[in-house]
Amino acid sequence: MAAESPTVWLIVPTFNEAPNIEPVVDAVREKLPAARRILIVDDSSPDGTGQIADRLAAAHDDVEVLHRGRKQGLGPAYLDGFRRALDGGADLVIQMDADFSHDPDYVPRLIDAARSTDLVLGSRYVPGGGVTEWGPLRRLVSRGGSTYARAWLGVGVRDLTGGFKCWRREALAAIDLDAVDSKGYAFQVEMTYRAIEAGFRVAEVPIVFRDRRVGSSKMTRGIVAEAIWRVPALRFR
Ligand SMILES: Nc1nc2c(ncn2[C@@H]2O[C@H](COP(=O)(O)OP(=O)(O)OP(=O)(O)O)[C@@H](O)[C@H]2O)c(=O)[nH]1
Ligand SMILES: [Mg+2]
Repeated sequence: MAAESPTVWLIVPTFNEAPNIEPVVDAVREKLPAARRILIVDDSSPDGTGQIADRLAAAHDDVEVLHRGRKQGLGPAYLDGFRRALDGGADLVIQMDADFSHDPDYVPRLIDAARSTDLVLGSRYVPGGGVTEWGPLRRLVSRGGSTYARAWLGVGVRDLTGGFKCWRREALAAIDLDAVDSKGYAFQVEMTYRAIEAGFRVAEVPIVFRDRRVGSSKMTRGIVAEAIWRVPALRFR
């Protein structure tokens, strides 16, 4: 990685984020260094997110869009985004949701932490981190999910299910992306676990996670169920 100014690619997967995508891109552009690229990966959102993204790409030469044919889950969208970022010469690759749950203000901290580690996790479950607005059920599912995964996988990471991360190129490039087939939260767990297994250093920096500003959740029972069975499967792979 270039010592002074790494090229940072920020990947934002979208499905029906029409009210969010423009404000999110505007907010995060200001937080990124000059050597940056913002990649929106849209799965043919019926609400027109992809067209808004195209308009942003036409207006800003540091924004590009990857259109995918249909909704296939967060995991496959990120994998395509990762391939594109690695091909494009990224030194650092950041993953961020489009709904303001991941506050763009944390981006410089993630980039800074990546100077001394291979994978930085924005973490809700280290001192200084947390969640706001969530009801007791959602808190239980999230925290319980991280504890469950940590116990099965025998790793020390506190927030395994979060999706606000910064990868050094070397760590991402070492993972066989074609072998990853988790779709939802399990995808976040799987990627972090593969990085640990491959011997890369992982650090957690505290984030406060907010409820999405507008729009609707794509979380389904199926996504939770996938995480429940896939996590043990990762261990015994
Ligand atoms: N390209 C693509 N993006 C997706 C897909 N599913 C979710 N996303 C995006 O991934 C990010 C996280 O999804 P969310 O729906 O916010 O999931 P969540 O944070 O668990 O749930 P809420 O914030 O409560 O809605 C958002 O930017 C979504 O638009 C998908 O199948 N394809
Ligand atoms: Mg969200």
